[in-house]
Amino acid sequence: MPGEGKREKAFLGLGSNLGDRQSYLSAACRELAAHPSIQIIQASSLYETEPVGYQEQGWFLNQVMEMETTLTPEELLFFTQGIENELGRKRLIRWGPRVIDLDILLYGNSVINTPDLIIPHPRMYERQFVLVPLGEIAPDLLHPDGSSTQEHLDALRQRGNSEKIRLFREYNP
Ligand code: GSY
Repeated sequence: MPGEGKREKAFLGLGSNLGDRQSYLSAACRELAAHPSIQIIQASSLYETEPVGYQEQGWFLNQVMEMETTLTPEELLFFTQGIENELGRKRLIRWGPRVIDLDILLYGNSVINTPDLIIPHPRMYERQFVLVPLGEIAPDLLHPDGSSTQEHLDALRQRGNSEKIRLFREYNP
């Protein structure tokens, strides 16, 4: 039965750059919170961020959430993909615009590398739109490699990352 696993802390990255971006993030958050095997612990502020990858698209709103869940990583992936589909996500252009994107960033201290799921998220250490909101809610969190979020963010900035990011709205539940 889904949701009968061990209780784990997980972090999800949320992004939207089509339509009413803030409403899509709120709708995804409501759907996550409504699952009986998920408890939302914290949510970051919303950040407006320059698109990374495919440039010919609007800026994103990004946010990170911390949750506790008894879903396995695969069950969590299945559930988040269901939310993306329900909210109308179409996979037309790789790295292209989307109404909602839900990425599992971290799941406990697990390192997973299967054809369907890679955790920690394979590009999260290259992206300010992930590390800045994650650093807001969990700066001291230790990642599977033993470094903290703040250390990862400092290292990214030292490598000269110049992605534009600005605070859009402070989190206000
Ligand atoms: O990886 C998530 C989707 N995505 C984003 C995003 O969420 N934010 C920004 N700033 N750029 C992005 N490019 C892609 S693809």
